[in-house]
Amino acid sequence: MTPQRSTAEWQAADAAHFLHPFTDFQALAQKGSRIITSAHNIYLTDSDGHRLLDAMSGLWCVNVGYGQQALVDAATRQLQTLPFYNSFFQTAHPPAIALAELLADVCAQAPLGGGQPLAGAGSTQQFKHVFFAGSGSEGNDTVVRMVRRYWDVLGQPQRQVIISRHNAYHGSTMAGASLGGMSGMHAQGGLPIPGITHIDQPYWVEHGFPAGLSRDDFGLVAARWLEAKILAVGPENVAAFIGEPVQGAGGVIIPPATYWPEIQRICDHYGILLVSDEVITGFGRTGQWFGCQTMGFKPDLMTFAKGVTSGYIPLGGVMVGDRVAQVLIEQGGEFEHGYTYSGHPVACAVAIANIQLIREQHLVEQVHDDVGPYLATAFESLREHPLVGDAETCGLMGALLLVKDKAKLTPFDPALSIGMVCRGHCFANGLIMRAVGARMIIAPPLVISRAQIDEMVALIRRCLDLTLADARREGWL
Ligand code: PXG
Repeated sequence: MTPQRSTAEWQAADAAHFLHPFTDFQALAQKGSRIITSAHNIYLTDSDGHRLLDAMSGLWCVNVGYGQQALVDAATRQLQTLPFYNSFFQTAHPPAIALAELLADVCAQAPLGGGQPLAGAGSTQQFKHVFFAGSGSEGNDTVVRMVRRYWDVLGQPQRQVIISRHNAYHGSTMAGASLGGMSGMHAQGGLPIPGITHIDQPYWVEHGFPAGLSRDDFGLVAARWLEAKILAVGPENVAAFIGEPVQGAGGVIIPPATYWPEIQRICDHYGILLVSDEVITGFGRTGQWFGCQTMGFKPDLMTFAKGVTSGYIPLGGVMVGDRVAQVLIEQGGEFEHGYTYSGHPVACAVAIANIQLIREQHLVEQVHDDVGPYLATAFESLREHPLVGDAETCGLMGALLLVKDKAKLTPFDPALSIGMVCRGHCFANGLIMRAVGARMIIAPPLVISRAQIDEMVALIRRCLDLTLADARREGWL
């Protein structure tokens, strides 16, 4: 049982012992953490009793919202029946088998609401197999091992290079952080590991609104950076390309509609494996089961985590399409890779309950047909705000770009940290919204209602007004 303590007591113990991820330890110790003590639906409660609307779904993961008893019951039953067993030495257990089967069924049923059927490399391949891991990072480590092994088995061991993108996020293990394109991460710990290279992200704003290019034209230009990189590396050396259908941690970068189909064409042309990192975009976030359906491409492998259990318990993995699965199964021999918690029974039981809940409550369809479009309209209305230079959504992911001059989209001086100023107002006003540079981003639980979107947008508007008042007072405009 966790003891009852005051906020100050929690903060002191936190500062004394707990090294937080992606944190300046000393700075946090001086400031003190915000202590979250409970949650229900889309709301958190902190140790001072304040209520916060969680527009980030924890960390992009609590898709079904907090307090879903079906997930609690599934975990409890499984803890009582079989809390752990491994799947290494020719053993298996019902929850992992049943989840593998269910995930294959989800992929088979995936074309929803006009989405693209899931299949790879222009073929009719399906996703019938899964490799389980404990997290998204471990899933992406598995991807690196698996795509290189695939080419080894096919007698092309020189195909080692994996191409990714600057400002991508693929996790924080050595392979995950190497695949990712976060310069701050690469600056620590001798990254990236060999054989990983990056192209620019398809972020229109970063490329200075190229004169004469529509967004769709820009999408094609950005996709062809992949072709240029493949030719520079030598197509015979390239194993795979990996990307998030919509970049999450990078600031909700929604590529133009032309981007992913062109990436697909290029990968098909050179026979390169295409990997969709669905850790954020999977399980309904974009209004389809997987982001690749929304973006119109057909990967060979899909990394998943987060939404598969709605974050109630850690689970990740890789959905393996027939192209790769057949080679590894029929010709690969032993695949020398796995984790103690690959297919953890409690995590798998929770995932099954979570997916059943998403299906029963039609959450994916709801995002696609109702709350997604409703959020899009609400974000469109925020464009009128003097600070907002751009407002975009994809399903239940959204971003507002804060600018100094709306007409010219002049950025604020990064040293002013305008996003952090706005985020501070959000916290103080009961709203969890992330700042990535000058992009204010949200990804609320899929169970959010229209009325709750109204509540969230009213809070966002208030925080934008407060940020504007600060900017005017400080003479930043
Ligand atoms: N791929 C993607 C696309 C992710 O967003 C991972 C892999 C790694 O998953 P794990 O479970 O190993 O963390 C992620 C994780 C942020 C933030 O600041 C985003 C993530 C993690 C931590 C912070 O937005 N995404």
